[in-house]
Amino acid sequence: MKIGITCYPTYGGSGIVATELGMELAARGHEIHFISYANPIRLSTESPRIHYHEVEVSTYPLFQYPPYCLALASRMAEVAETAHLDLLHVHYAIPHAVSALLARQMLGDRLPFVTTLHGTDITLVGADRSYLPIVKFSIEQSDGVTSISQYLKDRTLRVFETRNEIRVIRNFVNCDQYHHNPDPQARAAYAAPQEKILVHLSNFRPVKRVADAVRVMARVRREIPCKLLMIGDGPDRGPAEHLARELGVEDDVLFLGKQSRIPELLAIADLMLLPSELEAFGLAALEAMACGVPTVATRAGGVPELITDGVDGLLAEVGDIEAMAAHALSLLTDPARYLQVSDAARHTAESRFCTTLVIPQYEEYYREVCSRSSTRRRNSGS
Ligand code: GMT
Repeated sequence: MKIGITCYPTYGGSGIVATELGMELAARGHEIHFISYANPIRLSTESPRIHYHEVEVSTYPLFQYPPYCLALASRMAEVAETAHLDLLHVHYAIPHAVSALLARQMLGDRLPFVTTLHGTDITLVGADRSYLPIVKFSIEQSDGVTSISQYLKDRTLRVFETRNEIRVIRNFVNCDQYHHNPDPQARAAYAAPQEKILVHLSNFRPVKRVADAVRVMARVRREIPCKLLMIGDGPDRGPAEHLARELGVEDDVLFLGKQSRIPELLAIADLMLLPSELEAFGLAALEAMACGVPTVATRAGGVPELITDGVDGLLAEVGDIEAMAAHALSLLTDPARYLQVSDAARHTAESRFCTTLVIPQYEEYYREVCSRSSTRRRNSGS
């Protein structure tokens, strides 16, 4: 198939899922056209089946807010025509689903589009009164809608009071790329042999509660020597750095910023911390689990669909620093239990969320959507 993909190209789960999906589809023989304002960060354009089309947003003194949504719609329609796209797949409803809707109309309904809901497009932004009506409309007008967890599907149906059919296709991980590989040399760059390595990976937005990761580490460090690798960047990085100084752990909390070698960094960690307020799925935890790194996370949103408490990770209530620290210590001080949970985490990633299992679900869904859309067009005589 020839598939157009639009996503946010910067750091963040939705863009990563979209990019990895495009690369996996290309590896399976599909022709993929990314349409966005910048090259997606994890995109490797080595495959001749991957194309990238930049969206240029012209500014004009009259435009206080340059209309990206319109420039994107024009580019989508243009690429769909020249590349003969079968389908457009947009990730994150705002504003991508609206642009896709316009592009479809521009092409006389010849371009079906699928919208994938990722989380904050529904839980935060989509439920904002100023966006809700247009997000609801664009979701209802989509030819197909997928959500990355059952939790997000239920929440979408509730928030938007819609009867949309939503297919749950969960986040996935490439289990060949993400695997247990604790390179001692790479490890030595961050920690002494006797120190445990905790890791947190996110966009450092308030919903991630990064300060809780620092607090949990400080609590754990009272009992055992450890380092915390903070991977990513965002508005809460400064406050987290300040907190690390306040708690006297600034030498052991290493803020690495945005990194491209995520599999290598996760592979040297002993434990992932995901203390989010809300998480529609928790891709960072899945990536860690594939590396055999257990996660201590909050029982929030779709996380329990990924982590089975006490089996392949441990869960606590949002904000419960003591419980998260106790969970972390219970694993890090008990090698036998650690090994059991680490093995189970890898097993969960491999047996339920591996690309080889999830990508075919998208392919199947694309076929269904395209066939439904062409039947509809035939019946309406267009
Ligand atoms: O939270 C992020 O990292 C960004 C956000 C996004 O939309 O880019 O992530 C959401 O999508 C990820 C991929 O589908 C999910 O794994 C995350 O759980 C989800 N984040 C939230 O719901 C807060």
